[in-house]
Amino acid sequence: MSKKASFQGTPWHNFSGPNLGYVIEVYEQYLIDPDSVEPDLKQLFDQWGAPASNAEEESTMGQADVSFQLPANPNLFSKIVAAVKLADNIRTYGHLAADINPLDDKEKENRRIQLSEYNLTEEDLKLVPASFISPNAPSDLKNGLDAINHLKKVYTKKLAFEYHQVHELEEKNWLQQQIESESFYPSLTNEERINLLNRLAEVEGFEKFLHRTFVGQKRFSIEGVDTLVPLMDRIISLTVETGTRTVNIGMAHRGRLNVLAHVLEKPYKMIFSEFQHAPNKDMIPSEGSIGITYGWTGDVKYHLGADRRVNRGSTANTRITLANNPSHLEVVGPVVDGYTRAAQENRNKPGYPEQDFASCLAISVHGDAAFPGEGITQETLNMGQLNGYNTGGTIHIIANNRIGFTTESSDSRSTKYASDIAKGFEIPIVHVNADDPEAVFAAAILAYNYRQKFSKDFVIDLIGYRRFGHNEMDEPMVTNPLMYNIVKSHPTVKEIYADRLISKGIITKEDAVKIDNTIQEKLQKEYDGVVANKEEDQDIAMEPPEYIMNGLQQYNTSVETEELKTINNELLQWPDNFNVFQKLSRILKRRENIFDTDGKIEWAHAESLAFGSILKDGTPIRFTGQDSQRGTFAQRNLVLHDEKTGEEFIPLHHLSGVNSSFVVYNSPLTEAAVVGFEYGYNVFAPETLVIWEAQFGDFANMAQVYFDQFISSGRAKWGQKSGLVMLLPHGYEGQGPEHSSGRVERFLQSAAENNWTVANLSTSAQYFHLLRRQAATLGSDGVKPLVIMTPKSLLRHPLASSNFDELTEGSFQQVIEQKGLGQNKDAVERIVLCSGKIAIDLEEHLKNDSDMDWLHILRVEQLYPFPKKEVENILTRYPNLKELVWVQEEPKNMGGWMHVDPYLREVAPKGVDVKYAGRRRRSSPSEGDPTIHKKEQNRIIQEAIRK
Ligand SMILES: Cc1ncc(C[n+]2csc(CCOP(=O)(O)OP(=O)(O)O)c2C)c(N)n1
Repeated sequence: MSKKASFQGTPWHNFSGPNLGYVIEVYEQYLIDPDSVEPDLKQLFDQWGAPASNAEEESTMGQADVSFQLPANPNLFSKIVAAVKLADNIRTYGHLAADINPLDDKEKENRRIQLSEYNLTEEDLKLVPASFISPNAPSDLKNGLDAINHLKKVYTKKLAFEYHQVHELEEKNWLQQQIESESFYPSLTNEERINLLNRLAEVEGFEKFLHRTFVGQKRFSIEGVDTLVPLMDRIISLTVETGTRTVNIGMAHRGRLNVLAHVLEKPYKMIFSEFQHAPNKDMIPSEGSIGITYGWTGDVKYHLGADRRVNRGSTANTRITLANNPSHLEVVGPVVDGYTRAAQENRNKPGYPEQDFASCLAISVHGDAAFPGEGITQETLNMGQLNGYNTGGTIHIIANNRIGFTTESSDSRSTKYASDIAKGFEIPIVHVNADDPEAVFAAAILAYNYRQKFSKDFVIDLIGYRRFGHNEMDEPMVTNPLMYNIVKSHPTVKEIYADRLISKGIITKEDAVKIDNTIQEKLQKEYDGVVANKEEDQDIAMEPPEYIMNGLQQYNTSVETEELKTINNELLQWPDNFNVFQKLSRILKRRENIFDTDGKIEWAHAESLAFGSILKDGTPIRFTGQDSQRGTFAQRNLVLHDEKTGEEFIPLHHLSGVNSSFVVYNSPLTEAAVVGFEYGYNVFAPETLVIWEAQFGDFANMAQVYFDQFISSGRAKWGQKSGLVMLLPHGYEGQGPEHSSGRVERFLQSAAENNWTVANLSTSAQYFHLLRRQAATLGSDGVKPLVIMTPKSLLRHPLASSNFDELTEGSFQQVIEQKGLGQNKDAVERIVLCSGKIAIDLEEHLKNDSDMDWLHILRVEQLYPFPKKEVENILTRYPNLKELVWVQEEPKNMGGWMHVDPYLREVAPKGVDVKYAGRRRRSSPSEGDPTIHKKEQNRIIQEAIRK
């Protein structure tokens, strides 16, 4: 029954790998009892005989032996099936048996790759063609045994691979081909090896020097994962050689000083002076090639970043940035991706920015406990392939010292590897033994090649250990004695590599000692140049610069009538054959004659006009948020969809006279990583108006760490400027505790030193002018983030909609006086102050009252910086004033009250009481029942505007 195993023109053409193995198994069964197999297969076997391998097509290498004939001996089929299974399992599980852990190999699991498990002998394998096992194997492999041994070798050494999670066949085949052909292993010259040893000696020597010189001071030593530095060196030089001009790095504390000193070339002197708390700002290299910005309150040395233009060898003229970051592990990841996206985009043209993946690379260094533990990594990885966030692949390095503080892996993650979370995103992973610097180089090359070819993320799990405690004051023997008994007697990687070079005759023992001595002498010389600090020299006041404390200058944000009309008209144009959904088209076209008919400009309309005019002024815009293209409340519709073809049309891309890009992206359902990303984008593209919108304001607290650690405090800590805009829908409309409050109190609580603007607006014109003011401040020293509590029900409310001339005249008003009130100066006894939607509620209730002379209402549109002078000026007009009443919808412990109370007491004239009208102190922001909400809202209004 056995026939020649040629696949040409046969159905076997469609079978490969495990499928082919399965068919062969069934064929064996068929040989024993033809009727016992599935009828379909039986028919095929009857017609075509034994299944054959299309090995040539299966492989991308084309080395398969297609002339091979399946043996007549049916037992051999089972051997072939077993051999194929074994080969597949070596690829899939070889990493379990690999030599990737420098401290011990007890964890190795060999079972799945042993011949005996498959009932195979070496003799059996010799009968199988090598190409059946590994089509990518070197051509000198004679048979299946050679091929299996080859696979074992490549999959189980100091590099191990996990790539079966990659679904794209082309990528998977490419990875398999690279791995099995070992084409990415560098062949180093002796000189390169000596350079590598020197580098390791610098890395170790620096830590040793710090250890000796600054006894007991925290430095979060790199030792144990020393090869992180040459790994980064290699990735950077590879990418720079192919044209990349910007490299952005995010990393936590571990090894950071070493990376600063060696990868960023931060002068040793500067680092030493930080240990001595000595002033070091004048130590910036004279060529000015290192950019370290300082805030006025500062930060600890292992959170500071640097921005360096390097000029050595192949990395000439490259900008390398290590992002400033807080202690909060992993949160810098999306910030660095935001930097990178910003660096890759050209925003000087209308439409979408042009993006060049090759121009900038992001490297994210992670901790082995933090990578799987902190959810922000998952959020960030999920953005990797999204249109609005893709950066052409971040190279992730897990600086894996197999411990987190005192917690060993078994207590900190549920998976085998620290990298496992990346598998869910189909990211290939290489585990590499950090004690083998040449294997580490190979990992760098594979990662670089993969990113270069597929523009996707890659993970290098650099497995080492931690030589000391979590920091240099911790004694690890107390909590982790078994691990540290091994560490104590384990040689350093520099020692291991030096021995290797000595044994190969590349250097002598004396050479190795000389390398160390030279490095120590250099460090000592640098240290001797650092002058110890005198306590009295320290500026303890830590004042922000004057240009920050002076606040924003006045900006004229009005737009000429004709220009605004043109923008309006152009925003309502789309191609004749473009079919906008009828109902939407009607709604939009209502905007057409609004200027001539004295119509009102609703919120989203004012926003579009602001965007159009900002673009015309030459400022690019990037806007993201959940469902922001349409707008959560169906108000925005900046992206039009053809109802027949699904095509998109963005009128803001087609404005005349615009040379700035515009994007609005629907973000993934993520707050933290998106806010981090937009913050990063904005820091790296300071000329761009970057806006993030929350679906509802309170969801912003999912990103709280970015507000606290970066946006509100980054300038004071690191001198890092930001003009990020955050739109947070807010307002009490009876929708329950979770959709009412944008938690404005959170932003007000951390408001100080002019760190950001917090606004709660009541009209669309105010929104228009505030956006324009923000755009005008970009790039200036006074620039700062802007938090706006944006409306929901007010989006289409006539009282919140503005007239045309309110856009073409005037500017943003920090305080607005209620129209129609406050005219009779002597009669006013109460001034109500409020902010946002409640101002409109109050106005609505004023309608039916004729005698309101005793009352005036001020809308505090800008809550921070509090417009004290403006309010004070208004108050002086009313000689018979008895009380100031702050009215708010939020409970007393939330909203603006706690923030404005002290200001109101300061501005209240003598004898004038300061009172509160609003919900009482509550733990939950609002009532859940809409009826109770109405009653409560009404009570507050009545209390405010009735005598
Ligand atoms: C969000 C957050 N939680 C807790 C900490 C405190 N902390 C600092 S380092 C550390 C252990 C980190 O372990 P790992 O990620 O493995 O990095 P390693 O220090 O071992 O390099 C912990 C828990 C922190 N910095 N950030």
